Amino acid sequence: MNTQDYIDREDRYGAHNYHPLPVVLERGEGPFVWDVEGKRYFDFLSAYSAVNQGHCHPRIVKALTDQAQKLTLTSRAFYNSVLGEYEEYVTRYFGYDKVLPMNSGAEADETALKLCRKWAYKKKGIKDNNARIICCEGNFHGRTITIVSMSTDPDARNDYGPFTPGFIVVPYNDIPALEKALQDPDVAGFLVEPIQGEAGVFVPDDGYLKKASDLCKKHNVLFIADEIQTGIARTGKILACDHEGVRPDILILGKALSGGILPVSAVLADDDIMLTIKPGEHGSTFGGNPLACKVAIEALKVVKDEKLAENAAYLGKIFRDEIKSIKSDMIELVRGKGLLNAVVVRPKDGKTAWDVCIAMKDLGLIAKPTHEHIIRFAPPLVITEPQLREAVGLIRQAFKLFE
Ligand code: IF1
Repeated sequence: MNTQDYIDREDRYGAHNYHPLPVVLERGEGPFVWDVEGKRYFDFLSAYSAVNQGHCHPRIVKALTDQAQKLTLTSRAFYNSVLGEYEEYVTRYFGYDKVLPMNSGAEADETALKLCRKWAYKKKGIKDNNARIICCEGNFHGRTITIVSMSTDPDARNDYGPFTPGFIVVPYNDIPALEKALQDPDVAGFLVEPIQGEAGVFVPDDGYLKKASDLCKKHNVLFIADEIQTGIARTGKILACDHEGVRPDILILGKALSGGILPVSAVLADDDIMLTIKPGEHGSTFGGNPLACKVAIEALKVVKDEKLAENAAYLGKIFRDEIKSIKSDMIELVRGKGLLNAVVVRPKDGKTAWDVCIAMKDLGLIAKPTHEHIIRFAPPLVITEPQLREAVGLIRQAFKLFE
């Protein structure tokens, strides 16, 4: 079978809920992936920041295979020997009293919304069913119906109504708008991405997160950070909130929490919030399974042992400087933090960001546009400086083709 055969088979038997770049990947190692024709690519998407530790990191794979031969799933109907070890490790790692383990990012966001509402009624004293949660225009927190009820992206929400009530949408990176919305006494939480990934790596003004967090404190509203994409060293710190010294009341993690080996997500909070959920009031079959716990512990250890946050900070600066030096009227601007970056592409002679991505693919680097005209560049954080510079060379060559 060749590339097209694989594509045709997926088209025949799979739902058409994606429009992938025409490349069929078969193997991954570190910052590289290989397609079914044996061609090597720099992976500059990292599965949307789930593969921060690099593809198939040997230490994380070993943690998976060792545990897979002992015990993979007990459900939470019983205790197991690994969950407590993980709970202690991850809560100490991020500095919270407790963790509620889930699987996908959306599940973690849903859990955070439920936790916030529970706290609203049990602790803040908001009248039953009156809790409001503020979210931002351009948000992306997952694909469930309640989460898309917050979305302002027609593609994410059209034809999925009726929607879950109780959300107030404010412009992102707009403190006065947030302050105005916080006047409502029924507001229980503010859910925000420290950098909006899907919106096109929209980095807010310096100080936005700190001001927002301080305003939430002033109004007894929970500051809820969705660090599923920005967390785990991606932006040059362990958490994107660390750039401003902000400690979220509820922290949401996913993706690279497992190094991209299997779905692991988590919600962290202190006791006064977390203990508002009592036994039997929330859960998940796979949440906190021994396999996921061992994988997540090793994935987090790798981040610190290999200084991935420091590497992301150092190489991210080089990446943005190099891209800014490319003379191309298709490059409108480059923005980002650490190794979460994006280039805003100006269409030229009918050529768009998609065409640039196809050209880069042919040169040996894969990335994908978000919102037609923005290309996200997010390689695994294990990429070395020589590799990054080689990759930038390919990006430079690709843009040159359109001159
Ligand atoms: C897709 C992008 C989209 C996320 C944040 C929660 C979730 C995500 C900040 C949900 C997931 C993924 C989902 C994937 C493409 C990608 C994505 F932002 F990364 F580019 F869609 F917007 N919070 N992001 O980024 O986590 O349930 O997927 O584990 O759905 O197409 P999930």
